[in-house]
Amino acid sequence: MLTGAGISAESGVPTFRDAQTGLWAKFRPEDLATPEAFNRDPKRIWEWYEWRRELVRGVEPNAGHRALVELANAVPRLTLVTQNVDGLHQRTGSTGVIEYHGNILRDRCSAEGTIARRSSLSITGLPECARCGELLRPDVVWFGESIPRHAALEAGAAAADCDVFLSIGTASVVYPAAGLAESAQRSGATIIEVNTESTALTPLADFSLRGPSGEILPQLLQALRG
Ligand code: BJW
Repeated sequence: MLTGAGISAESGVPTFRDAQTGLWAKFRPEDLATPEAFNRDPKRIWEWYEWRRELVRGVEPNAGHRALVELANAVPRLTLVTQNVDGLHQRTGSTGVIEYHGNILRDRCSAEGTIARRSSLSITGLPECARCGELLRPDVVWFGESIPRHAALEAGAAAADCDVFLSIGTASVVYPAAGLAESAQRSGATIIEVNTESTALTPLADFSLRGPSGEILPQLLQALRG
């Protein structure tokens, strides 16, 4: 199963590409979500991420997140891969969540690449690594960067070995995440999409369930339980 920004939309977390409300309705992704943008203007990038961190800390999981916790208990094996960096699946109680694009609430040292503690003494006014003094950055995956190795391996293996692939609330345009459904389909899995709109995956999907995931997922769970 792969989730995207749409599953957190009903919690009040803006999606990326929705025309009016999406995070990139106002910004260009290459201006904010790239290592080049961070190197050019770390203060600006940090302001954007601090704003989003506050937003994420202030929201609550929704019925879609909760249905997936119950779904995991209702089926023999479920692997939850999320592109979301908001940690809402984990806060709801989902376990073993594979964070494909990292987590916005963690800091990583931009020099050492390790998850880091902030130094209390900052020369630049920006968060710095307590160990080496270099700038910290959010522990997320920007365009042009690799997916964390363990996440890529585990998600790739699960996708190639599943019977059913659920794609929930993602536009399915960002790779390699979007390739997971394609891999599952090549291996003979049934592809089910849950989304308010049609997406790049829709032509491949065996079933497209149209509507908000906070409504569709509880219904799906109920149907499964008979
Ligand atoms: C609802 C709903 C409701 C609303 N209910 N539904 C192959 C082909 C083409 C390009 C590439 C390729 N391979 C790689 C690339 C380049 C690039 C890429 O994919 N670009 C495309 C845009 C063309 N990929 C990369 O750069 C990746 N890295 C990489 O490939 O590295 C290779 C490498 C190799 C060797 C050395 C080094 C590198 C990295 C991609 C990282 C993406 N990062 C971001 C930002 C994370 C940090 C942050 O949050 O700030 O991840 S971008 C952004 O997009 C974020 C998301 O996780 C990701 C996906 O977005 P998502 O979830 O699909 O959201 P939306 O907004 O697009 O869609 C929301 C959906 O929900 C919509 O469909 C709505 O309809 C729906 N919805 N409400 C249900 N209530």
